[in-house]
Amino acid sequence: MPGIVVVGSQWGDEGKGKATDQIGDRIDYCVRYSGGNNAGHTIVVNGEKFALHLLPSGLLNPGVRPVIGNGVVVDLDVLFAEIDALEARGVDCSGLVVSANAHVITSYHQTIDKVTERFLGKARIGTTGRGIGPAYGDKINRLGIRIQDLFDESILAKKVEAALEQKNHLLVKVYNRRAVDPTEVTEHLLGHAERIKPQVVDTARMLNDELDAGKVVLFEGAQAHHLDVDHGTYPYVTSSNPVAAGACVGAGVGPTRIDRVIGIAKAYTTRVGEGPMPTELLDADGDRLRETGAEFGTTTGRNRRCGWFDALVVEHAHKINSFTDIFLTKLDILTGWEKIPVCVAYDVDGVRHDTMPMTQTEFHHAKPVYEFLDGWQEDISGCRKFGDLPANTQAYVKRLEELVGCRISGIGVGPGRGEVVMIN
Ligand code: 2SA
Ligand code: GDP
Ligand code: MG
Repeated sequence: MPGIVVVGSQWGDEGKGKATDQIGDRIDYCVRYSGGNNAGHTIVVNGEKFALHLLPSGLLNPGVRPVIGNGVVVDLDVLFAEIDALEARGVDCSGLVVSANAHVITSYHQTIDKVTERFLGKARIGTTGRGIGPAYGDKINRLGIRIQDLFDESILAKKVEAALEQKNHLLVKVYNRRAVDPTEVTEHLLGHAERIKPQVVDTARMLNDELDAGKVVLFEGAQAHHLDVDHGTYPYVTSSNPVAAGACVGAGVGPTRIDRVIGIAKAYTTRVGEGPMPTELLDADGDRLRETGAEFGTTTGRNRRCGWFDALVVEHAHKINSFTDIFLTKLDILTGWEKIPVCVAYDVDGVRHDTMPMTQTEFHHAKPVYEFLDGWQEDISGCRKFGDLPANTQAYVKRLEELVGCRISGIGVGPGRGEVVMIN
């Protein structure tokens, strides 16, 4: 089982970090292939909590080599701060390797991210403000700065100047901000060159060689299917391809390398930022889910919007990502409800849809059609086998499996490492 992808099936924060860490003892490499420090992956080991933003979650397992692939956008200030904080807590990050082709996020990307959101007003995306969109924009516009550019001072200076030419015009004339000084940016980036250089390699070649040698590589998704720039709820998406296929592009491996695609699905639904979410609860039930599930952004601390499990959302992600199996997280958070609604269809202006509608307009009009499953009152956090779960909990899992059409191979019953029910 050499190539494994872990991918979010909803709108992020499904517990990808915990799921990745859970199988960390069976992998050799853990690779981030998309996104940047907009991600927040929380892992709890022996009661100690770690929140990773750029570093791959497998890192907390000794023996796992962390890799930042070419598809990631890297804020070097954040990367070094994250490494320093982890090393101060005794986590060895010395094995980290970073792709020479990964793009860097600079201060002007963050500035543009924030001013654009402000300018959009009500039409804002609700980004994390970390400069992700503008950095990917530059990459696609061929105005990006790559990690390898830090090792050639004259090239770097030219690229920063080119990248800032139009931006400064926009910043000054449209956004009424001061122009960014290209020399300042270049010097700041050059200041990071010496520290990052020993860790920069051709990660794509390295991973292919290691796969050839029989090593196990886990590609860790950030964000999720419905935040994918091609497949998500555009324009309310992130600017990369978190889908499983993104692992091939963002790490530089062919599709035949991928043997297993684990879809991570929360037992209910959350979303942070703007955009449609048919099962969102704007009442006390939503507040209850947020409080019990501690649904606050790992990176920004924002309230996450909460709602019931939407089977159409996860079924659609399954269809496009071809999950081999699903890891269902946070089932323990649903303990204590009399009835648990599950969205099994949408009503779109009087028309029933059993799968996600084709257009965004229809999706914005989608009203959930619920099936009400029996809840359970028992504490399930100590359960480790499927048979240990109360009958109603088992029935809930089985119904989700049926609705999504994919096998559930594991269930999260608590945030800690080992708080899982594995199903054979
Ligand atoms: P961006 O910053 O350009 O990627 O924002 C675009 C949209 O993508 C959403 N997004 C996320 N959604 C869920 N979780 C994310 N990570 C953090 C977490 C979020 C946080 O783990 O909690 O702390 O707020 C994440 N990153 C990006 C974002 O909300 C926009 O809707
Ligand atoms: P990610 O971005 O997909 O890695 O998810 P986040 O870390 O942003 O959010 C998931 C949150 O749920 C984190 O605080 C995890 O510690 C927590 N978590 C993950 N799995 C479980 C679970 O099965 N039960 C409970 N109670 N918490 C979980
Ligand atoms: Mg998260």
